[in-house]
Amino acid sequence: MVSAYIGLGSNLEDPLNQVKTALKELSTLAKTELLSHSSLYRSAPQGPADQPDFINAVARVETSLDAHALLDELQALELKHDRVRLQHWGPRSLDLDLLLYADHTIDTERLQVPHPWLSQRCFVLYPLAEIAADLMLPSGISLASLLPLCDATGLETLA
Ligand code: ROI
Repeated sequence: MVSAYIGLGSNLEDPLNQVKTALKELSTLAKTELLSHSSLYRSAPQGPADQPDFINAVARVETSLDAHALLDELQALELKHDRVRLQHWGPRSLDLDLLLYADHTIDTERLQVPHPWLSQRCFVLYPLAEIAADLMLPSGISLASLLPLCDATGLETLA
């Protein structure tokens, strides 16, 4: 079993509900246990600004699926949510990103782990730090050292 972290994001079609439902669904994945998840966050859109705010969260799972099989499961869940993505870096109904898979570095056509934008995305780093404060990335960089480098403007924890 390995530990993996999944980023959740939505800014379309009742985003709060999309993320809450997706968290429940993560706990039903084959060969996978949902260990914990962060609070839900509201975040200003990164990328094109003319789109609604996002709801974001990060979940930690333990899984015996390999990384690509886990990706298959995540993509199936996105489809179940009728994933709508209107444009690249535009609004979407549900995004499930495999952020980290143990301490593996993966670079295939379908999958890059750690997630390529992980270290620049406050809406991922803060929720991740909430559930894994002492995390080290495969590069040897600590999560804690990245937090002060990102701009947390517009990031808000929801009660
Ligand atoms: N911005 C925020 N705040 N949250 C996201 O989940 C998110 N996802 C994306 C882009 C469009 C890059 N911006 C985002 O894919």
